[in-house]
Amino acid sequence: MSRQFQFKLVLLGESAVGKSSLVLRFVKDQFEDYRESTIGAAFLTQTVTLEDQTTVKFEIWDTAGQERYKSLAPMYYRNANCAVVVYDITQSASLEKARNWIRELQRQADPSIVIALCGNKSDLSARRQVTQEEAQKYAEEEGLMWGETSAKTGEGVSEIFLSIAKKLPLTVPSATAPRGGASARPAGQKGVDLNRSTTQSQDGCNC
Ligand SMILES: Nc1nc2c(ncn2[C@@H]2O[C@H](COP(=O)(O)OP(=O)(O)OP(=O)(O)O)[C@@H](O)[C@H]2O)c(=O)[nH]1
Ligand SMILES: [Mg+2]
Repeated sequence: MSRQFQFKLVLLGESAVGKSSLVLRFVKDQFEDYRESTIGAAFLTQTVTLEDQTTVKFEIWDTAGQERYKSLAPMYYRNANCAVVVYDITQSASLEKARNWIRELQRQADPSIVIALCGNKSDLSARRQVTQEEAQKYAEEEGLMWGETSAKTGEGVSEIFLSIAKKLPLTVPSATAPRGGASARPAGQKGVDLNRSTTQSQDGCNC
């Protein structure tokens, strides 16, 4: 019998690291060379199927990385089951920003949150400023998942979301799953209704 789960995922990271591009690749398998910076946040969904026919629906909040939106972030990570914190491998300052987000999540998000650190723009490795070793070592020390991606070529993108799906606790039976909070919820139940001060509607994208 197939089982369905629904999880809330938040993307965090400095502006222009490629958060929206990663989501666009994951949800629509598309890429745009010139993307508008996100205003507020965007909401999209995508479902992945695991080998045992379990399906995991991600409710994705793609936050805006510009400093002026920073205060909105807690609204999106507060009830998140998982977070993808993105940096740009060609900008070492973006890894510093990612570390700050991780510290904030460790202090303020649900303690059970699954965090993945994601080094994007792996297609630009000729301009690399962040080594794989440095990022991986930091991720190991903090107990985070880690991977490199290219939203441009698609490399590593579905893998990172699939690894998260596999790491999430798929143990709550659908019929008795609690509502809200950071627990797994069965598909079909409505989640916490976040303030809709976003530019996007459900299943939309900011393209
Ligand atoms: N070469 C390359 N460019 C990328 C990649 N991912 C994103 N970009 C480019 O980087 C720029 C910024 O991408 P966005 O996805 O808008 O970045 P963002 O993190 O959502 O930025 P904010 O919405 O401002 O927080 C765009 O011009 C993208 O085309 C990638 O993997 N490789
Ligand atoms: Mg964006």
